[in-house]
Amino acid sequence: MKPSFYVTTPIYYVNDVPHIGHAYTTVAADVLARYKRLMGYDVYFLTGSDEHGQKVEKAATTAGETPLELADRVVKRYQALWERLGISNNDFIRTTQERHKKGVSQLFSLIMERGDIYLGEYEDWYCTPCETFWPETQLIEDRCPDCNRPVEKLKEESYFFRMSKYQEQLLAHIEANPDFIQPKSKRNEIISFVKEGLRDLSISRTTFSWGIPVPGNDKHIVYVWFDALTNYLTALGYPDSTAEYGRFWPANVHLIGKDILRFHTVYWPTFLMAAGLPLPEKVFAHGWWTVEGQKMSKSLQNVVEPNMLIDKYGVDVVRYFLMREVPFGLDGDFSHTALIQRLNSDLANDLGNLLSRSTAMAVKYFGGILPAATELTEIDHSLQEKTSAMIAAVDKFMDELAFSKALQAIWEVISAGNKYIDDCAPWVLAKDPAQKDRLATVMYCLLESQRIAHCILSAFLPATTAKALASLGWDGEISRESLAWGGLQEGTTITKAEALFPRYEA
Ligand code: ME8
Repeated sequence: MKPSFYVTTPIYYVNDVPHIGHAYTTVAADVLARYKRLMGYDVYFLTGSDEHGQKVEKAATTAGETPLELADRVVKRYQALWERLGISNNDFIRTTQERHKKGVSQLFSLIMERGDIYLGEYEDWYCTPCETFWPETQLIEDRCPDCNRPVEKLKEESYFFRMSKYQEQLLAHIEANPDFIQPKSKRNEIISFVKEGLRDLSISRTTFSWGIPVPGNDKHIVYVWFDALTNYLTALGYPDSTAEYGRFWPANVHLIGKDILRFHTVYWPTFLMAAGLPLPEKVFAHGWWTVEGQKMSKSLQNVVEPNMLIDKYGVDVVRYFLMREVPFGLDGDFSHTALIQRLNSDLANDLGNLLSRSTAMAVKYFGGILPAATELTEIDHSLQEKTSAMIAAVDKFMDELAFSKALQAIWEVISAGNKYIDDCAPWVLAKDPAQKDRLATVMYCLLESQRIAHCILSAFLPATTAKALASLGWDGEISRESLAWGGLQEGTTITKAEALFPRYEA
C-alpha cells in the first residue's frame, strides 16, 4: 500500500481577492503534492476559504451583500485562479459548508465536555464604531488603532479555552519534535512566546453574528480562528471516522505564511491536545513578499494580481519564479525585472534552448528516430551520474521544503547538458561517418538526461514538462521508476521542440 501524505494551505479570507502572496503558499503546496505523488505517495492536498467572522461580515455590509453572497462571489475568484495556476488540490473546503460547521460544533462540544472550555467574562478596550476589542498594547495614544476614535473598557461574556493548562505539554512537544515548527528561527520565536506564559483564550464572540453558533448557546459565535483551524480535520470528514480521516490525519505539513504562525503552533496544537487528537507533524512558515521593495497594500495600489502575471508571462513562469527566487522560509521581493531575468536566463536560455538544440539535432542527424547508445565514455558517464545524483539531491531538498535548492539542483543538470553539447560537438561528429555510433551515444545521453530532468521538474512546471516530454517521445507514467536512467527506448520518435519559453523583451 502507498504511504500517505497530507498537505494543507491556509484557508484564505474571502474579504480579500487573491494576490501573489496567496498564490505563493498554494503553488508551494502544489509543488510538494505533485512531487510526493510522483514519488509514490497517496496524497491529500487541501486548500479552501475562510468565510466567517467580523471582517467578512463587514466587507459584505460595505458591498451591500449578505456575507454568503460575498463569499460565493469571491470564492470563485480563488477557485478560478487555482485552476489557471494548475493547482492539483484534492479538495476545497469552505467554512460555510455543513460538513465543516458540524465538525466545528463537535470539536467545541468535545473540549467543553472534557472540561477545557468554560464560560467567563472578557474585558478589554472596545471600539464601538468598529465593534472591535483591542488589548491595551495595541491602542495608539489610547485610541482605536483602526479609526482613531476613543475606546471604552467593556466586559463581555465569553467562552474561554483553558490554554494555560497546556503550556508545559506544548513546550515538551516542541522540544521533543525539532521539526514540528520550521524554519528554526520561527521555532525559537514560538518557544520564547510560550515560555512567557500562555493565558486562557477567549473563543467566542457576541458582538456579531456571522459564524458558527456555540453549541447550546447561540448568543455566542465560535471565534473565527477556532472555526478556521478546524478545517484541517473537517475536510477529512471529522467527527466521523471516515476512511480519509483514518488515512490522512495527522497532517504531514501545514504550509502557512509567517503571519499566522502563532495560531498554527500554539492555538491549534493546544486545541488538539485538549480534544485528545494527534498533532500535525510539521508547520512550515514561509516568508513575506513585498513588491518592488514595498509592503503590498490596497492603499498603495501595488497589489500583484496573479492573473495579470499569468497573462503577461505564462503560468509556469510565475510558478518557477515564486519557487526559485526566494529560499522558502525567507522574505522576498517581487519585481518584474527579477521575473524577466529568471524567464530569459533560466527558462528561455538554459532549459528551453537545451531542449530545442537537442531535439533539433536528433531530427537532423537521425531523422527524429532515437538511436541506441553504444559504449559510454567518461564524459557520458559523468552526465549520467550527475543526473542520478540530482534525483537524490532533489529528494533531500524537497524533504526540507527547500524548493529553490531543488530547482538549482535540477538546473545543474540542465547546465551540464548544455556544456555536454559544447564539449561533444555533435556537429563535428556528424561530419565523420566513422563517428556515427559515437554521435548516437551522445544523442541518447543528451536526451535521456533531459527526460529525467523534465520528469522530476513536472512537479514544478507541469504544463511545460508535458510539452517537453512529448517532444522527447516519452508518454510513460511519471513516477519514481521513470527517474531511472535508461527509460528512453531506441526507435522512439523525437520531434523538434518549439521554444518552451519565448524570451521576454520589455
Ligand atoms: O490569515 N507574502 O487568511 P488570509 C506571502 N484565513 N504570503 C502571503 C502574503 C504575502 N505578502 N499575503 C498573504 C488568513 N499571504 C486566515 C487563515 S488558516 C486556518 C486561516 C498568504 O487570506 C500566506 O499564506 O489573510 C498567509 O499565511 C495567508 O496568505 C493569509 O491569508
